[in-house]
Amino acid sequence: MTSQAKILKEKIERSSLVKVAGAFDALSAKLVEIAGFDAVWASSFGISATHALPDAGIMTMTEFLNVSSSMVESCKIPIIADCDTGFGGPSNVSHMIKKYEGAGIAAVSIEDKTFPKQNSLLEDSTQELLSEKDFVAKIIAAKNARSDSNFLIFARTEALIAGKGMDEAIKRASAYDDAGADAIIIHSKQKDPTEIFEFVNKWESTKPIIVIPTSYPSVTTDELISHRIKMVIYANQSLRASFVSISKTLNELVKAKSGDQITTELSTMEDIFKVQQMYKLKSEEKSIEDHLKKLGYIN
Ligand code: SPV
Ligand code: MG
Repeated sequence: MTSQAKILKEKIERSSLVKVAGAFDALSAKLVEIAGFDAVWASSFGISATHALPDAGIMTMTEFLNVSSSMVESCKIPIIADCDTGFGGPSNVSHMIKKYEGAGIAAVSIEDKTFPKQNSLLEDSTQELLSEKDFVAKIIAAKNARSDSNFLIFARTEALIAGKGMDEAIKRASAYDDAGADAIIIHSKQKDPTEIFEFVNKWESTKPIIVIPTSYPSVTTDELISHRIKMVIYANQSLRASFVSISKTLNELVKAKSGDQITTELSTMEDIFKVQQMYKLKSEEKSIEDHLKKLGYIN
């Protein structure tokens, strides 16, 4: 069977733009798949938020891995795990890669901030970069630890987020490319894609570039493709949509005299039965029953 890592690698090689959406649990990952995305981003922001915890390196590697593993088990598309700063130094990254690769995850992203990191888009946050050398050491550790060369290591530079400027972003991304990262994630908190486009215009390597256009959502897929950006990650729209929908529904429900008074849209129970495979379970039960009948245990 072709590994999800190989599938993702081939999608990156062959597609003009790989479209990825963020998820925070197995059900939201399944909805990403059903909507037709190429892969799932197991978002550290999303997973932390669904544990009602800050996106600040609070949860452990095992906790994040458990969520990503449940996505792998339920989805047929590749899972890209957002592994923040790699949960420690090079030895921690090495351990992490073995665990994530072993769980069937297709790719991991590690970013060049110091631990504990804070979400890149938080106003007045601490955004401190690790030295280039120390982050290169993590990439080397990651590459040495993987057993399948198809398993992808994405290096994310936060140079623009940390206000270190374009030259530093290019210098770091080039160093991560040389160290063997399979793709570079360039992140920005600007409200338009100008600095992202400046970055890609200066990028001379053929190594794929990945973007996360949360702060500049008006950028179009055509613009991304024309700037040779290979992957777009819509990291948190699913979480934010769920948040609004759950809040609105509960705010109405708490004041209502009956459940049918709420005006927000609800899925049917059947919609969820399908995604959680209740009907598959029923047909498996039926097949066991038929077999037991054949064997004469039941009439
Ligand atoms: C995430 O989804 O956890 C990310 C993207 O890392 S961002 O929230 O923009 O940092
Ligand atoms: Mg994250």
